[in-house]
Amino acid sequence: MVMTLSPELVSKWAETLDQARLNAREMERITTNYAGLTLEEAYRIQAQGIELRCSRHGEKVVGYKMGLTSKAKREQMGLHSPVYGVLTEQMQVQDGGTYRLQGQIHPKIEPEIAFLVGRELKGRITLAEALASCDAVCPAMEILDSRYVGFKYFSLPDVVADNSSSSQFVLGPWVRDFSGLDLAHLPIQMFVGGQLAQSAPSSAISDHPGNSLVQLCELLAPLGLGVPAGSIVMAGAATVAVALEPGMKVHTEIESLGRVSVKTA
Ligand code: OOG
Ligand code: MG
Repeated sequence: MVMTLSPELVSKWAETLDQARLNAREMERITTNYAGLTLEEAYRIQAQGIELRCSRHGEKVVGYKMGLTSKAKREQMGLHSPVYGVLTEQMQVQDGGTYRLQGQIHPKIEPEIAFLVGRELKGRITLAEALASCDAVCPAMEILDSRYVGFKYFSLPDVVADNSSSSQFVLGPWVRDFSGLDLAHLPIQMFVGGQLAQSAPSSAISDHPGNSLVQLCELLAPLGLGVPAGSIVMAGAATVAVALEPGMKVHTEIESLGRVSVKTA
Protein backbone atom coordinates (compact mmCIF):
# COMPACT_ATOMS: atom_id res chain seq x y z
CA MET A 1 0.00 0.00 0.00
CA VAL A 2 1.25 3.48 -0.84
CA MET A 3 1.39 5.65 2.25
CA THR A 4 0.04 9.14 1.82
CA LEU A 5 -0.12 11.99 4.24
CA SER A 6 -3.40 11.85 6.15
CA PRO A 7 -5.76 14.84 5.94
CA GLU A 8 -4.90 15.54 9.60
CA LEU A 9 -1.18 15.75 8.84
CA VAL A 10 -1.82 17.88 5.75
CA SER A 11 -3.72 20.30 8.02
CA LYS A 12 -1.04 20.13 10.69
CA TRP A 13 1.73 21.13 8.27
CA ALA A 14 -0.40 23.85 6.68
CA GLU A 15 -1.07 25.24 10.16
CA THR A 16 2.60 25.02 11.20
CA LEU A 17 3.67 26.90 8.05
CA ASP A 18 0.97 29.53 8.54
CA GLN A 19 2.04 30.10 12.15
CA ALA A 20 5.69 30.42 11.04
CA ARG A 21 4.57 33.06 8.52
CA LEU A 22 2.34 34.95 10.98
CA ASN A 23 4.94 34.95 13.74
CA ALA A 24 7.91 35.51 11.38
CA ARG A 25 9.64 32.54 12.92
CA GLU A 26 11.72 30.17 10.82
CA MET A 27 10.93 26.47 11.04
CA GLU A 28 12.73 23.27 10.11
CA ARG A 29 11.95 21.93 6.66
CA ILE A 30 9.11 19.44 6.56
CA THR A 31 11.41 16.85 4.99
CA THR A 32 13.72 16.88 8.03
CA ASN A 33 10.72 15.41 9.85
CA TYR A 34 9.04 13.51 7.08
CA ALA A 35 11.56 12.66 4.38
CA GLY A 36 8.99 11.00 2.15
CA LEU A 37 7.00 14.17 1.39
CA THR A 38 5.91 13.95 -2.24
CA LEU A 39 5.11 16.83 -4.59
CA GLU A 40 1.48 15.76 -4.67
CA GLU A 41 1.29 15.93 -0.86
CA ALA A 42 3.14 19.24 -0.89
CA TYR A 43 0.54 20.78 -3.23
CA ARG A 44 -2.17 19.52 -0.86
CA ILE A 45 -0.44 21.27 2.06
CA GLN A 46 -0.14 24.42 -0.09
CA ALA A 47 -3.85 24.32 -0.99
CA GLN A 48 -4.80 23.77 2.64
CA GLY A 49 -2.62 26.75 3.66
CA ILE A 50 -4.43 28.95 1.14
CA GLU A 51 -7.79 27.66 2.46
CA LEU A 52 -6.68 28.71 5.92
CA ARG A 53 -5.70 32.19 4.77
CA CYS A 54 -9.04 32.61 3.02
CA SER A 55 -11.25 31.25 5.80
CA ARG A 56 -9.34 32.60 8.79
CA HIS A 57 -7.88 35.83 7.49
CA GLY A 58 -10.46 36.68 4.81
CA GLU A 59 -7.98 36.59 1.95
CA LYS A 60 -9.16 36.20 -1.64
CA VAL A 61 -7.36 34.21 -4.33
CA VAL A 62 -6.46 36.33 -7.37
CA GLY A 63 -4.08 34.12 -9.31
CA TYR A 64 -0.92 32.07 -9.44
CA LYS A 65 2.82 32.54 -9.38
CA MET A 66 5.15 30.31 -11.30
CA GLY A 67 8.59 29.71 -9.79
CA LEU A 68 11.91 28.25 -10.91
CA THR A 69 11.12 29.02 -14.55
CA SER A 70 14.59 30.48 -15.25
CA LYS A 71 18.00 28.81 -15.17
CA ALA A 72 19.31 31.59 -12.87
CA LYS A 73 16.66 30.81 -10.26
CA ARG A 74 16.99 27.05 -10.55
CA GLU A 75 20.74 27.35 -10.00
CA GLN A 76 20.32 29.84 -7.13
CA MET A 77 18.01 27.44 -5.31
CA GLY A 78 19.59 24.16 -6.50
CA LEU A 79 16.16 22.93 -7.60
CA HIS A 80 15.35 21.87 -11.10
CA SER A 81 11.73 22.03 -12.13
CA PRO A 82 9.05 24.70 -12.25
CA VAL A 83 6.53 24.97 -9.42
CA TYR A 84 3.52 27.13 -8.72
CA GLY A 85 2.08 29.00 -5.77
CA VAL A 86 -1.19 30.84 -5.19
CA LEU A 87 -1.56 34.63 -5.01
CA THR A 88 -4.13 36.41 -2.88
CA GLU A 89 -5.33 39.99 -3.13
CA GLN A 90 -3.79 40.67 0.30
CA MET A 91 -0.30 39.82 -1.02
CA GLN A 92 -0.32 42.72 -3.48
CA VAL A 93 1.68 45.87 -2.69
CA GLN A 94 0.72 48.89 -4.76
CA ASP A 95 3.17 50.08 -7.40
CA GLY A 96 5.48 52.58 -5.63
CA GLY A 97 4.23 51.33 -2.27
CA THR A 98 6.07 50.10 0.79
CA TYR A 99 6.94 46.56 1.86
CA ARG A 100 7.49 46.31 5.60
CA LEU A 101 10.32 44.07 6.66
CA GLN A 102 8.99 43.85 10.17
CA GLY A 103 6.95 40.70 10.45
CA GLN A 104 8.88 38.99 7.64
CA ILE A 105 11.70 36.48 7.97
CA HIS A 106 14.37 36.91 5.26
CA PRO A 107 12.67 38.44 2.21
CA LYS A 108 14.20 38.79 -1.25
CA ILE A 109 13.02 40.53 -4.40
CA GLU A 110 13.11 39.46 -8.04
CA PRO A 111 12.05 40.90 -11.41
CA GLU A 112 9.18 39.23 -13.23
CA ILE A 113 6.51 39.67 -15.90
CA ALA A 114 2.84 39.17 -15.06
CA PHE A 115 -0.15 38.27 -17.22
CA LEU A 116 -3.83 39.03 -16.83
CA VAL A 117 -5.74 36.00 -18.08
CA GLY A 118 -8.90 37.02 -19.92
CA ARG A 119 -10.30 33.59 -20.78
CA GLU A 120 -9.98 30.40 -18.75
CA LEU A 121 -6.86 28.35 -19.56
CA LYS A 122 -7.00 24.64 -18.97
CA GLY A 123 -5.21 21.45 -19.97
CA ARG A 124 -2.69 21.11 -22.76
CA ILE A 125 -2.37 24.46 -24.51
CA THR A 126 0.09 26.05 -26.90
CA LEU A 127 2.08 29.22 -26.33
CA ALA A 128 -0.06 30.98 -28.98
CA GLU A 129 -3.26 29.93 -27.19
CA ALA A 130 -1.85 31.09 -23.85
CA LEU A 131 -0.98 34.53 -25.24
CA ALA A 132 -4.28 34.86 -27.11
CA SER A 133 -6.17 34.31 -23.85
CA CYS A 134 -4.36 37.14 -22.04
CA ASP A 135 -5.91 40.60 -21.78
CA ALA A 136 -2.78 42.36 -20.58
CA VAL A 137 0.82 42.03 -19.48
CA CYS A 138 2.93 44.12 -17.09
CA PRO A 139 6.35 44.50 -15.48
CA ALA A 140 6.25 43.00 -11.99
CA MET A 141 8.37 42.09 -9.00
CA GLU A 142 7.89 39.31 -6.54
CA ILE A 143 8.97 39.51 -2.92
CA LEU A 144 9.77 36.05 -1.66
CA ASP A 145 10.09 34.88 1.89
CA SER A 146 10.74 31.34 2.97
CA ARG A 147 9.43 30.05 6.24
CA TYR A 148 12.36 27.64 6.43
CA VAL A 149 15.64 28.14 8.30
CA GLY A 150 18.21 29.94 6.17
CA PHE A 151 16.08 30.13 2.97
CA LYS A 152 18.26 27.54 1.30
CA TYR A 153 18.95 23.96 0.34
CA PHE A 154 15.39 22.89 0.64
CA SER A 155 13.73 20.28 -1.54
CA LEU A 156 11.06 20.91 -4.16
CA PRO A 157 8.21 19.52 -2.00
CA ASP A 158 9.32 21.73 0.92
CA VAL A 159 9.16 24.85 -1.28
CA VAL A 160 5.79 23.88 -2.76
CA ALA A 161 4.23 23.26 0.66
CA ASP A 162 5.41 26.77 1.64
CA ASN A 163 3.38 28.26 -1.25
CA SER A 164 6.59 28.39 -3.30
CA SER A 165 8.13 30.99 -0.94
CA SER A 166 5.56 33.65 -1.76
CA SER A 167 5.30 36.78 0.37
CA GLN A 168 4.01 39.71 -1.70
CA PHE A 169 4.00 41.01 -5.27
CA VAL A 170 3.89 44.34 -7.04
CA LEU A 171 2.50 44.97 -10.50
CA GLY A 172 3.33 47.86 -12.83
CA PRO A 173 0.75 49.41 -15.16
CA TRP A 174 -1.01 46.82 -17.32
CA VAL A 175 -0.21 47.02 -21.05
CA ARG A 176 -3.39 45.93 -22.83
CA ASP A 177 -2.28 46.02 -26.42
CA PHE A 178 0.81 43.85 -26.47
CA SER A 179 0.26 42.12 -29.81
CA GLY A 180 3.08 44.13 -31.39
CA LEU A 181 5.61 43.21 -28.68
CA ASP A 182 7.99 40.29 -28.91
CA LEU A 183 7.67 39.22 -25.28
CA ALA A 184 10.57 36.79 -25.66
CA HIS A 185 13.09 39.54 -26.36
CA LEU A 186 12.61 42.35 -23.86
CA PRO A 187 15.58 43.47 -21.75
CA ILE A 188 14.70 43.32 -18.02
CA GLN A 189 16.67 45.40 -15.52
CA MET A 190 16.21 45.57 -11.74
CA PHE A 191 17.73 48.53 -9.88
CA VAL A 192 18.39 48.94 -6.16
CA GLY A 193 18.81 52.56 -5.07
CA GLY A 194 19.14 53.55 -8.73
CA GLN A 195 22.03 51.12 -9.32
CA LEU A 196 21.63 48.24 -11.72
CA ALA A 197 21.46 45.10 -9.58
CA GLN A 198 20.25 42.37 -11.97
CA SER A 199 19.51 42.10 -15.65
CA ALA A 200 18.43 39.43 -18.12
CA PRO A 201 16.48 39.15 -21.34
CA SER A 202 12.85 38.07 -20.97
CA SER A 203 13.77 34.84 -22.78
CA ALA A 204 15.42 33.83 -19.49
CA ILE A 205 11.88 33.10 -18.28
CA SER A 206 10.88 29.75 -19.82
CA ASP A 207 12.45 30.84 -23.19
CA HIS A 208 9.33 33.02 -23.47
CA PRO A 209 7.39 34.16 -20.37
CA GLY A 210 4.18 32.93 -22.01
CA ASN A 211 5.51 29.38 -21.68
CA SER A 212 5.10 29.78 -17.91
CA LEU A 213 1.34 29.83 -18.55
CA VAL A 214 1.61 26.63 -20.57
CA GLN A 215 3.62 25.01 -17.74
CA LEU A 216 1.14 26.20 -15.12
CA CYS A 217 -1.69 24.53 -17.03
CA GLU A 218 0.34 21.32 -17.23
CA LEU A 219 0.88 21.34 -13.46
CA LEU A 220 -2.79 22.05 -12.73
CA ALA A 221 -4.21 19.53 -15.23
CA PRO A 222 -3.78 16.39 -13.06
CA LEU A 223 -5.79 18.14 -10.34
CA GLY A 224 -8.57 18.90 -12.81
CA LEU A 225 -7.85 22.60 -12.35
CA GLY A 226 -7.30 25.45 -14.79
CA VAL A 227 -6.48 29.14 -14.59
CA PRO A 228 -9.76 31.06 -14.23
CA ALA A 229 -10.56 34.13 -16.33
CA GLY A 230 -9.46 37.24 -14.47
CA SER A 231 -6.43 35.58 -12.86
CA ILE A 232 -3.08 37.30 -12.42
CA VAL A 233 -0.20 34.97 -13.30
CA MET A 234 3.42 35.80 -12.43
CA ALA A 235 5.70 34.11 -14.95
CA GLY A 236 8.65 33.58 -12.59
CA ALA A 237 11.86 35.55 -12.05
CA ALA A 238 14.26 36.31 -14.88
CA THR A 239 17.27 36.66 -12.53
CA VAL A 240 18.34 35.62 -9.05
CA ALA A 241 16.58 37.29 -6.13
CA VAL A 242 18.23 40.06 -4.08
CA ALA A 243 17.98 40.20 -0.27
CA LEU A 244 15.92 43.12 1.05
CA GLU A 245 17.06 45.52 3.74
CA PRO A 246 15.24 48.48 5.30
CA GLY A 247 15.26 51.76 3.36
CA MET A 248 15.73 50.25 -0.09
CA LYS A 249 14.15 51.61 -3.27
CA VAL A 250 13.85 48.89 -5.88
CA HIS A 251 12.54 49.26 -9.39
CA THR A 252 12.38 47.14 -12.50
CA GLU A 253 12.33 48.41 -16.06
CA ILE A 254 11.30 46.24 -18.96
CA GLU A 255 11.92 47.73 -22.37
CA SER A 256 8.65 48.51 -24.21
CA LEU A 257 6.59 47.34 -21.22
CA GLY A 258 7.29 49.85 -18.47
CA ARG A 259 8.42 50.19 -14.91
CA VAL A 260 7.38 49.02 -11.45
CA SER A 261 8.77 50.06 -8.08
CA VAL A 262 8.61 49.35 -4.37
CA LYS A 263 10.28 50.72 -1.22
CA THR A 264 11.17 48.88 1.95
CA ALA A 265 10.74 50.10 5.50
C1 OOG B 1 11.15 29.46 -4.90
C2 OOG B 1 10.24 30.37 -5.68
C3 OOG B 1 10.86 30.78 -6.99
C4 OOG B 1 10.65 32.30 -9.02
O1 OOG B 1 10.17 33.30 -9.53
O2 OOG B 1 11.52 31.60 -9.59
C5 OOG B 1 10.18 31.91 -7.67
C6 OOG B 1 12.26 30.20 -4.21
O3 OOG B 1 13.13 30.79 -4.85
O4 OOG B 1 12.27 30.18 -2.97
O5 OOG B 1 9.28 32.53 -7.20
MG1 MG C 1 9.04 34.49 -8.23
